[in-house]
Amino acid sequence: MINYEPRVKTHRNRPSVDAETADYDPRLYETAVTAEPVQGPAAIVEEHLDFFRQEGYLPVEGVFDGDEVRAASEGLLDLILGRVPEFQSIIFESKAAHRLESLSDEERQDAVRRIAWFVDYDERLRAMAMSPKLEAILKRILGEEPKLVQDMALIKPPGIGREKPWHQDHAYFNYPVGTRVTGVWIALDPATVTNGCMHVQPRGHRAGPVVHFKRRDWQICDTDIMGKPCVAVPLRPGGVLFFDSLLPHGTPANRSDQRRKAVQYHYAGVSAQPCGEEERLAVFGSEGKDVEC
Ligand SMILES: O=C(O)CCC(=O)C(=O)O
Repeated sequence: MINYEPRVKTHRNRPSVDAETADYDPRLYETAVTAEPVQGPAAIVEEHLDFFRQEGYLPVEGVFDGDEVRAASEGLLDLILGRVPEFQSIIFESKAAHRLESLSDEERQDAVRRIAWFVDYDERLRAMAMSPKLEAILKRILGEEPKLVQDMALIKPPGIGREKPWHQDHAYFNYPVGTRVTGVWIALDPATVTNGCMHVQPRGHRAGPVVHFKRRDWQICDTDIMGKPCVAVPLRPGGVLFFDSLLPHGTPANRSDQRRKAVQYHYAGVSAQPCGEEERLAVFGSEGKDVEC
């Protein structure tokens, strides 16, 4: 079973709008290399786990079926449309800020940037996070029973979905750097190079932690990323990207007219012990106080 302790909620308690962000150099995401996913969880063999250890990531298609993807998407929609009034952890895109009061339901789902800490509020999203299919893969990656340490979703709406600049997820987590933490990014729509699929720096996790700075976000400096190897990871709905929390990754803006919903969960081994924020800031940089992934 995946372990999970309902969190003490220290996160935002009302919807907000994210700050404006600057544009970026598209060369940060230029690549001719596209990942080759494993075709289904049953096809994962030891060689794929070696690939994960060496390269820092492993895309797997078909982990969730159409019904599971639909259920999770409906869960997100219910939260976004305010059908669970106690749930407030929603951040809207700045480009939609001026019209928030007048949005139809259809428009509202295309105005959200990020929602987080939702598994306590929606059983379909909790079921996805606790999926035995994920558990089986995570146990092989982590070497022990997993525990859920974070849940969030970047929605990246058509036309206005902003970039998520290159970063290491571990820079956001108060766990000592030696702790294994695995990211699980699940496509709920087709994720493509044009609507902002994941981009990863293969083997980048092996160089260890990188100091982050507050620029367009809490991120790795563009100059540390430009010219480094980059792999695009398109996925079909229900496909999953497993990645090491030290792997530099990012997603370009969604300038297409296609939705790109995804949810992202993070897991550590049950034995992992958190550390204080000061330890994280000492490693990843002092500008990272109170940042959220
Ligand atoms: O979903 C995305 O666009 C990127 C998610 C991500 O990299 C993160 O929040 O750590």
